[in-house]
Amino acid sequence: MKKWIISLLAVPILLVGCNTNEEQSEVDTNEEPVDVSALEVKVDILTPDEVKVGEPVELAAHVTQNNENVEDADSVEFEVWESGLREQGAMIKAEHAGDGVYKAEFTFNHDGVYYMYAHTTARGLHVMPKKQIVAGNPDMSKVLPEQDTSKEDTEQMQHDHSQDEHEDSHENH
Ligand SMILES: [Cu+2]
Repeated sequence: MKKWIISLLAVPILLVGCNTNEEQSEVDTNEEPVDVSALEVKVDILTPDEVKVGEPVELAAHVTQNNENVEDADSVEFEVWESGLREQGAMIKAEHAGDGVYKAEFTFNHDGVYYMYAHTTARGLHVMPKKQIVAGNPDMSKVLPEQDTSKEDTEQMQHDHSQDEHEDSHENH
């Protein structure tokens, strides 16, 4: 008789215990949502929109993740080319200068409209913002257009086909 009473009492206690565990695990999940945006690597090109001709210009990019400086980027490379002449462009490796800022020097040897990519590999991601830079006072009527759309699409496909291929193409430089 006593055993029977104890087992009856034990059932609701077990149920309560089970419910409590479930509630706790739900709370834990809510407290630690997977924040995908926190994993995003952001790259801000710090080089100004307009630069001087014939003297070293600092190319710089600030790399952050979840608003914190990324000081261990695997590689940051600046690709610089004159508008419409990407095949003749240059690829310059940047060095970490502290606080998540990666720098390199480049001399624009004549007036023109240029573009730069900051090819950045960090935390398992590849990010490559693009920026237009005007060096000196180019005659805008003589500036070549920056690729027609169809060509750009092809290049983008080749360039971004996959991260692995992209890595390979970088290593070839
Ligand atoms: Cu890239």
